[in-house]
Amino acid sequence: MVKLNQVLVASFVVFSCASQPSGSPDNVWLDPALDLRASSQSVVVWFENQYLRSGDSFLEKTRELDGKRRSVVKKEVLMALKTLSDASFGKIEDQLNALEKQNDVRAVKRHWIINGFSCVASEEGLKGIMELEGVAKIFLKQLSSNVSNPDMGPEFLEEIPETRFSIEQVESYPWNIKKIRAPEVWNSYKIVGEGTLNVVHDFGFKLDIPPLAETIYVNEDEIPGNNVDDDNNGYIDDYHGYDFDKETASVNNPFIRRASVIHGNACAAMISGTFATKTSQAIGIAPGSKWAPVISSANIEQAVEWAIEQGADTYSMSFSQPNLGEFRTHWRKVMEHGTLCGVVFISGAGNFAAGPNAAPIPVQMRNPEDIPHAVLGVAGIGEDGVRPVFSSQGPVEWNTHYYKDGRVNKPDFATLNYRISCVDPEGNLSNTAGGNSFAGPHMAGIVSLMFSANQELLPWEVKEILVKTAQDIGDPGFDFQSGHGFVNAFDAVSAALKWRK
Ligand SMILES: [Ca+2]
Ligand SMILES: [Ca+2]
Ligand SMILES: [Ca+2]
Repeated sequence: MVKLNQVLVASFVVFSCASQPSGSPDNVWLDPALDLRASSQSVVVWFENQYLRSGDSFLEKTRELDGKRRSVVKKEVLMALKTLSDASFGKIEDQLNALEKQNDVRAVKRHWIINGFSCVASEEGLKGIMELEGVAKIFLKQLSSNVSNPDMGPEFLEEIPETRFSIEQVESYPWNIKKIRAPEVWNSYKIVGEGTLNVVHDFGFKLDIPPLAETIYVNEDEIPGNNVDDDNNGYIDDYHGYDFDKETASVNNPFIRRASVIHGNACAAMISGTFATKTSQAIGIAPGSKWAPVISSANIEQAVEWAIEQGADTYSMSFSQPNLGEFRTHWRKVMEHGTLCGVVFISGAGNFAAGPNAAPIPVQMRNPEDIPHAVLGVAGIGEDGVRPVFSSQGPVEWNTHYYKDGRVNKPDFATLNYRISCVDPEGNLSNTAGGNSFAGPHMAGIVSLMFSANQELLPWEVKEILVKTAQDIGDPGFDFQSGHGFVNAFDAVSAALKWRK
């Protein structure tokens, strides 16, 4: 058994905590992890004007938007975010260009998912940024790990094979698909996830395996392989997905490859996989949905913006980042704004309750699964209904300069995480693996079916339905091992169908 979620953690750099820098202008908040004398460091800059104006305004905003259609809310929020970005950036563009010309600032990436930008700044550059009109906060940003890209298959598929999946042809499925009650949804409602897009944020994919090639997303406005950004969205050849770290459409990356399981493929197949290669064995929860691969260690803003613009319904993150310090604030804001754009963000609870990487509560659950409201943190159980000892437990603690919730109840839910059958690089269902890396994709598959049943549900309505339909397990009521309980696709989709919209 491999615990893949643990492996993923190794790819992240842990922040060193420097002391609070002195001499900063009073009106700009500086991340204590910044080194004011560093010759070069990656930073994220926030302007004062953010769509959500204070640390606790997310829930307020969801109440304000309650009852509206998701498509309408997405359009409104997206426009508001971009308008804010245009206004703030317009005021500083010339000065920022000047800093770039002096080489004090480089690699500027403008964002709208939060109102701000990322860049690499020198000591002088940092001072210059602090002088810019409207700048309110500067965070230290993680640098991505640099992994080479051996040939793991084609960058894009010349032809998308027709799906072999049909409900009538299903001969069998692994125990987890049955226990999560996906086949009952297919058979009772004829819903298999059609019309939904699930973005899988991971580290390694191989695109040309049958159960995933059949359901891979295609960006129709982009011509693949011509080295031109045909749809003018800033990304060349982003036909299926994108690697935002290396700025390439190739998402082939074997970095997380253990026991013949490619982590990204395994996760994607649990959501959108059709039949295992040359079989009628159903392997995905929402085999009629689409999936798109993204890779990003240091550019979550771009990855989420891309997902929203491509029409993502779910965004699955099977990784855990420890010790982010104040940078947790930034991640949370990205997820909150992204949720208001209609996306359900999901992350496995992590595997840090036992073993050599065990961590104490309240840091067993890490970023992003520790984000309240805007990320569903998902733990799990095995076939026998028992929670494996590695599964991270809540609660978590939020006491950053911006978010002061104190103790936050986590995880949110439980799905399945132990001895899960995974696809191998040929698309056969072979190895079993454990870890909350797989609890998240089970949830993403369920949410995909829910949106397929009722596409105008708001993300927080999806969560409300999941809370209502989850089966209480473990200690009575909410508990820190399984959250609101074990969710299943059939009850969740049945409730989604009844939800008036
Ligand atoms: Ca493009
Ligand atoms: Ca192109
Ligand atoms: Ca319980």
